[in-house]
Amino acid sequence: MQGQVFKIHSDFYYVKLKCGDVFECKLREILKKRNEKVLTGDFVDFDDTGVINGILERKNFILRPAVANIDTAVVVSSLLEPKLDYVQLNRYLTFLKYHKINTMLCFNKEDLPDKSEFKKQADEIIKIYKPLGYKTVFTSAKEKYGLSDLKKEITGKTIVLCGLSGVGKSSLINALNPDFNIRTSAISQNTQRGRHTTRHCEILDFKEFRIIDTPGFSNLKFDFILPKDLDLLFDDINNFAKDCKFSDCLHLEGDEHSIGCAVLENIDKINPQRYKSYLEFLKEARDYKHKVTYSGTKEEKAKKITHGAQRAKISRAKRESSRNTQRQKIKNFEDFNNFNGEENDF
Ligand SMILES: Nc1nc2c(ncn2[C@@H]2O[C@H](COP(=O)(O)OP(=O)(O)OP(=O)(O)O)[C@@H](O)[C@H]2O)c(=O)[nH]1
Ligand SMILES: [Mg+2]
Ligand SMILES: [Zn+2]
Repeated sequence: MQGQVFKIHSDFYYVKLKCGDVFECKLREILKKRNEKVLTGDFVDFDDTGVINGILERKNFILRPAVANIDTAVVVSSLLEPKLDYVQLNRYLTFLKYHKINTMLCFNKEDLPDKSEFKKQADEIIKIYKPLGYKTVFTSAKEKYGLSDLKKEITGKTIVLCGLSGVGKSSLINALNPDFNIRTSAISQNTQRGRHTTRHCEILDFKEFRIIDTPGFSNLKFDFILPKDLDLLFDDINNFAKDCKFSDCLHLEGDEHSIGCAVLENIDKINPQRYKSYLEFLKEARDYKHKVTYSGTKEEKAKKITHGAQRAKISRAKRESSRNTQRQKIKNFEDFNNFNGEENDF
């Protein structure tokens, strides 16, 4: 039988058939040995004893949050409580761009700022993200504003809600259909951060669309990309980067290549929050490159940086498959090795 995994709780995989029947399944040992991790959203093949034998081909997948086969990622941020954090937002956007996932933006808790503050924030958001091509909606799960705008954008799709803990992902689902009655909780007054209420990814079926609720997390790091390739994930920086004098320019004040850097020459045309985010991620990518290049632990030695992708060494048997299969396998191997398998690892 074949069906789609809509929820995973420790060793149990909940699989739904097209007709709506649900099965509680376990993984065949060989899949565990091969390190083939099943994700929420995966279509799987399973037998009548409830054992999953294999994963069907994926349209796409990401590991933070751990989901597969999605049409659009909706990055949810709150305008206040917690306060909008542009670096975190750009972190999600850049990560999703790296994985080539269609992405839109949802700014929730529209009811919290006063009218003039909201207008200022909304103008700034539109000014930054509209030219980058992101569809944007403003919502209030509490007051039920903007939900029809959101519905319009997601109709016919399977979407995943991504965003920090406490921004109101689960509340938006409840606002769209109170029958789901998903657990939510107030952010901490001390830290102004969410309490990690949602612990697992889960697909929720609406009539017109499907939404995957996910746990919020904040510890996404740029430890998978070469510093010189980071600008490819920032269209607003990359626009100018092609005119830099040196092709490996990092667009960094005081750097050896900064003279003749077209990005620095046009820095007044780039939003400061975007450039600030770029600098922060660049530091992480440089630290990672440094660590992989110079440190000597066994695990790190087994990895080397090649042409824009950090590759993991694989066995000869795996290397002999076709180039495309090989590339995909390397990618999976590398991602899964970096992934500890816990979705709720915040
Ligand atoms: N004022 C206001 N509060 C909201 C809104 N949406 C959600 N909240 C509140 O924000 C808090 C966090 O909401 P959740 O839905 O639990 O947030 P979440 O993004 O699912 O958080 P995690 O599951 O921890 O990732 C709750 O107290 C909600 O009632 C909104 O539009 N306006
Ligand atoms: Mg939640
Ligand atoms: Zn430059």
